[in-house]
Amino acid sequence: MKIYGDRISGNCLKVKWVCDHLALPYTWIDIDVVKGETRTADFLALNPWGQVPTVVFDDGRSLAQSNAIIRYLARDSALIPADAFIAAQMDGWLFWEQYSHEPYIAVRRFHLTYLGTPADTLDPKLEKRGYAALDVMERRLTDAHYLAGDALSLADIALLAYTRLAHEGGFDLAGYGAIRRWIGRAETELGLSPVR
Ligand SMILES: N[C@@H](CCC(=O)N[C@@H](CS)C(=O)NCC(=O)O)C(=O)O
Repeated sequence: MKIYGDRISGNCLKVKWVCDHLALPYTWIDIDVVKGETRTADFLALNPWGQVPTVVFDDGRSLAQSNAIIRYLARDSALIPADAFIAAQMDGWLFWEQYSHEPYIAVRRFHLTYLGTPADTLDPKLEKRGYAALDVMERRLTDAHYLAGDALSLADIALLAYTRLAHEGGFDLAGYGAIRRWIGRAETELGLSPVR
């Protein structure tokens, strides 16, 4: 399997972490998002959406959308809860991540850290809704060690990707003790070095 990805992208790192955790072999192919390498004709032939991550399997089929990819790769593994209802709760977090977390926390980070956009020119809704997403996670993690069920699942991997980098988007996690403890727990289980 080939993973086309950019290591600055949490969406791409989700796929890498799942493969590493499950010992799935892959070849990583660097695609530089900032240089526009997702928009070349060759790349658009692989993924007409022009986005990483994109994976190409040995039989030539390709798959895009980070959460669809990790859901497929982790089928039959303990990263998807065996209980169908808890698995559906995990899916709920995956959809929520793409609609209510990543568009604010990851987008603000990309602007501040990679495009150099001045903070005062950014849409204030990025900060407001990013903190609202962190509040939701903090409430869940105050009472639970994991986002879905009582073990590490794809929900934790998907949400870890940009939450652990939230400071690069100008978000202060000082007041989010449950999230910080969860980040440490998930990083340890995935064998990741802390980012700060
Ligand atoms: N919903 C998609 C989002 C993918 C996405 O936004 N990828 C960004 C990098 S994080 C990208 O490829 N941007 C380059 C572009 O849009 O040209 C997913 O979860 O995979």
